[in-house]
Order: sequence, then structure tokens, then C-alpha cells
Amino acid sequence: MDREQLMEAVKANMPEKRWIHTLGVMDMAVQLAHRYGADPVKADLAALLHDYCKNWPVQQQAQLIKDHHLSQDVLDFDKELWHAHAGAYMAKTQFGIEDEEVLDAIRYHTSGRERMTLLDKVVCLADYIEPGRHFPEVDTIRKLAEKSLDKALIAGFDSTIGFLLSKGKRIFPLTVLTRNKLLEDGK
Ligand code: DGI
Ligand code: FE
Ligand code: FE
Ligand code: FE
Repeated sequence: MDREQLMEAVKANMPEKRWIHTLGVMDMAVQLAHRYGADPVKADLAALLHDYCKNWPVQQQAQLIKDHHLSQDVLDFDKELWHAHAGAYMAKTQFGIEDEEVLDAIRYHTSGRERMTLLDKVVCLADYIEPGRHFPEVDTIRKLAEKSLDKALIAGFDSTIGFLLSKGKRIFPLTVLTRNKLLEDGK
């Protein structure tokens, strides 16, 4: 499948709003890749596929994670975490993406992970700050993204953790570990 066909397939699998978000993340991920020295072709591909499973019924996402022995630990936490693992699986099996860097960037775009690659960071941050995003801290994060990938990402995870706290929700431990690691690296 070439890029155009892949774009058509992804577009057909989601509502209009999610597709517009996807286009925003692709554009932003490529910009950030150029700014911070990641591979823009990989950033574009990971961004295109990052939310492929986002609008699937959650039971289908959970089933896929169980059936294919993906990260079982996310199943004990918020269902918003599931689509990233399901998406990486679909990228590999349905679309034949073999590049582990691209698959990891999809897989960890929501939770983060302790040793985030440059590509992981670019895709995760692009997801936070694409132009369609509106949440209280987004402009601060956009400003930070001009100067520091890590500082912007920390602010992103801070906003997510703060949001989860305000809702009385549990936090996936890996997200806390990710934030701690980014802070540690920045010392
Ligand atoms: O899929 P998107 O909406 O574009 O963005 P995303 O994949 O980054 O998902 C973000 C949502 O995930 C956000 O509403 C918070 C929710 N979430 C729930 N539990 C956790 C979590 N996000 C993180 N990083 N860690 C959690 O433990
Ligand atoms: Fe997502
Ligand atoms: Fe995200
Ligand atoms: Fe997204």
C-alpha cells in the first residue's frame, strides 16, 4: 500500500473529526521531526496510524489486546490507553508496517514509556499540540515546544496527570515513570 492508499484506509476507519485530528498530528509531527532531528517520514507514518483504533468499540480493543497477548497491564487502567496498543498491532498486521520504531511510537503515544525515543517524543507531543487541540495548558505547551521537546512533553504529561487527578481517576504507573524520567534527564 502506498501512502495515499494508506491515508484512504485510515480515513475510512474513523469519523471526520478524528481524521482531521490525525491530519493535524501528521503535520505537527513532521514539523517537530525537522526541528528536533527525528525522521520525518517515520513521524508522518506513525502519526497517520496513531489513532487508528481510537473509535473502535472498547470491547473490540480489549479483545484484540487479550487475543494477541499485547500489554495486559493497560487493561486494568483507563480504556483511553488501549487504542495505542491495538493501533500498533493493526499497523503491523493489517498494513504490514515492520519498522519497530514506528510501531513503538504508535504503541506508546498515549502512556509514554521510560526510554522514549526521539520519534516517540515527537509523535506524543504532536498529539498534544496539533492545531485542533483545545485544553487549558495547550498554549503553554506549544510555546515550550518551540524550545524544548522534553520540557513541552513534561508539561503535556503534567496536564494529563492533573486532568486524571481532577477526575479522581487512576493513573497508569508508566505515565508517572515517564514523567519522572524526563525530569531526571533534564537535570
Ligand atoms: O487519542 P487522543 O485523544 O488523540 O490522545 P491520547 O492517545 O494521548 O489519549 C489521551 C487520553 O488518555 C487523555 O484523555 C487522558 C487519557 N488517559 C487515561 N489514563 C491515562 C491517560 N493518559 C495517560 N498518558 N496516562 C494515563 O494513565
Ligand atoms: Fe491516541
Ligand atoms: Fe497523547
Ligand atoms: Fe491522537
